[in-house]
Amino acid sequence: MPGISDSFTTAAAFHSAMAILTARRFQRLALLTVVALVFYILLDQADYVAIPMVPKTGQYVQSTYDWARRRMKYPFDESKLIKLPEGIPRELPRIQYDFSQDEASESHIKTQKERQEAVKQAAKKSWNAYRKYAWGRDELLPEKLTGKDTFAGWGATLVDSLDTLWIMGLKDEYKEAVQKTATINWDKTTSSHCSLFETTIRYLGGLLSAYDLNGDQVLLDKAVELGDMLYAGFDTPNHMPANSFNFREAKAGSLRPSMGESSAAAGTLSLEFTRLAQLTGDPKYFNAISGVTRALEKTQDDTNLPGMWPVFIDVSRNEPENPISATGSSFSLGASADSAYEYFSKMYVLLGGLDPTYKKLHMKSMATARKHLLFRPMLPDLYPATPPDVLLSGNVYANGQDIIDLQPQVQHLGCFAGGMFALGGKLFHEPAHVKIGEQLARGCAWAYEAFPSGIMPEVSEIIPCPAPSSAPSSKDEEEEEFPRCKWDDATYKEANTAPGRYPKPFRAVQDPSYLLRPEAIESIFIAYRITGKKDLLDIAWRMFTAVQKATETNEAYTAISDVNVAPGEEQADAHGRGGTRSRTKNSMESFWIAETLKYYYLIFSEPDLISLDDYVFNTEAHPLKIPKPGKEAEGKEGLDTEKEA
Ligand code: DMJ
Repeated sequence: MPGISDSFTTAAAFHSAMAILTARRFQRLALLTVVALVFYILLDQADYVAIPMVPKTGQYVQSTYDWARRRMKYPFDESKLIKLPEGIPRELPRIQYDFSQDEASESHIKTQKERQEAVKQAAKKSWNAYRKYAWGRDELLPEKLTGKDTFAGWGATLVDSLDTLWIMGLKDEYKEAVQKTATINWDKTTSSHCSLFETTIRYLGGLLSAYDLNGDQVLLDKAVELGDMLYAGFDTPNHMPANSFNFREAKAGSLRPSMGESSAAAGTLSLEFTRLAQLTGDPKYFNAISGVTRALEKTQDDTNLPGMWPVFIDVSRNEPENPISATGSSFSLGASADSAYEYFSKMYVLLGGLDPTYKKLHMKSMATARKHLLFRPMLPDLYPATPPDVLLSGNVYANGQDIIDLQPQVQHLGCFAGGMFALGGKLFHEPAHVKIGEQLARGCAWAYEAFPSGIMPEVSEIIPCPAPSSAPSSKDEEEEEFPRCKWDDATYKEANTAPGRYPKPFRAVQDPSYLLRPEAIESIFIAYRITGKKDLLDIAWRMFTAVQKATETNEAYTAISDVNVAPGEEQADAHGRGGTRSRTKNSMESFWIAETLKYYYLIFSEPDLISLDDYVFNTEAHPLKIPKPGKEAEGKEGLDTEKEA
């Protein structure tokens, strides 16, 4: 090997070495200039603010893009900002039944405890499987035992489950989940875009709720990082939210609201953004959602079914005063519309009763739904003694002129309506709504029991009793808003292409699956907390055991494809692959732990655990703390963050 001095023994060698070095220096300089130029252009175009991955406190990892420092392309007019209502929260009517007046027997307490423990074990099993096979991913695939990313890959099940773990007293699991949550980087995703709606209800709602329960600062910090990102969804020419949140477009300020947006996506951001404004004291989040509220208010009386909005609305109009147009003809409390209605009364509660707009929105829409969407099913003669007193909610086609047509389709998603009616009825002193709420809740529970698996399908169609005007009247029936009717075999056969295929009075099942959804138990839970009727506990237990039997796998729980088949009676498929496994859908969405198991757990718990007088649930079952009189409505200081479990 030659020595270093040997390389420079001649001048020629020295000069050629210098020439090479100089050329390299120029190359490096040119490269650096290009990099700096590209960086400058990007920074200028997208207001990009990169921040180093420096843990803030402990294990906290800050996201690598700071959305709070991004300049808005369409800034709100400062002089027209809508602020959180000022003043002391009002004393709201008591929501929960006064359970203290009932003496609970020892056997009742024992049964409740056993049932509560069974639900807790189901949650533990589900969580352990998620932790073992899908840690940090969005969902567990309960059959394949691996993870899948369906909500941008930040860990939907992780964040959605936080408050459930806390409420169930699974402290170690909770602690570990918080540590993992603190490392989420909202700028690192598995997809080019996310749904503003889903990200808000599952992630933001999950973080805010867990923070409300235990006051872990890291959760609020992560919520603020996320809230600032989602806020960019309102940076559109008319300030209506763009549900399809493309990260690149959001950074560049080129998101556009849709001409065919689901009303649920537009109307279901309010609770979470309001709570974020209350907890941070930053009114910008509340201002953003208030624009949607005002637009809904403006169009409420002017649709084909006044009081309600079509399932899909145009939120893209470039008229600042009229940014939405609601001209469609399909109306429903089910898929794509549901939580838009759910949030009105809940917003009234979260704002301490200080904004009457939400009461108006709720009362008008419920009056319309009550008149046109609700119906009593024609029940078979199976119940000679006491036929169940049940209602269901269907869809309506309305052309705005002479047609208002009820389509008696029953969706599992629509089963939340019982809870919504009952809650609003208590809140706004409408006992008839409480009664309707209970009838609707019992309607879905009845539909559960009608099917061989003990679970109702995702979408089905049923024979309704005739509408009140044409119903046969008797003395009793005159009193009844939704008159009962006698079973009529001819009507059943006429309306049914395959009589006997489904339990009476179901005439079709469009989607026979059960996806581990919560809405039916959600309404039974709310009906129980409001009425105190103990038979609802047995109904809930029957529902839980049916769900457990049909959906439990070796290590977790799975959505199933056909509720019309009793568990254990599944046939092998055409290829001889058999039994129960061929009926599963290999899916465990994050709402199984976040919602379904939480509601089952709470109904078997002491009624003051997450009392409806202290918390309001977002649509993903995340309880948010209600500001109380005597405590400040805004800012964190006045909020009670005492531990719940
Ligand atoms: C949840 O994500 C929410 O409850 C949403 O409002 C409707 N669908 C699912 C549960 O079924």
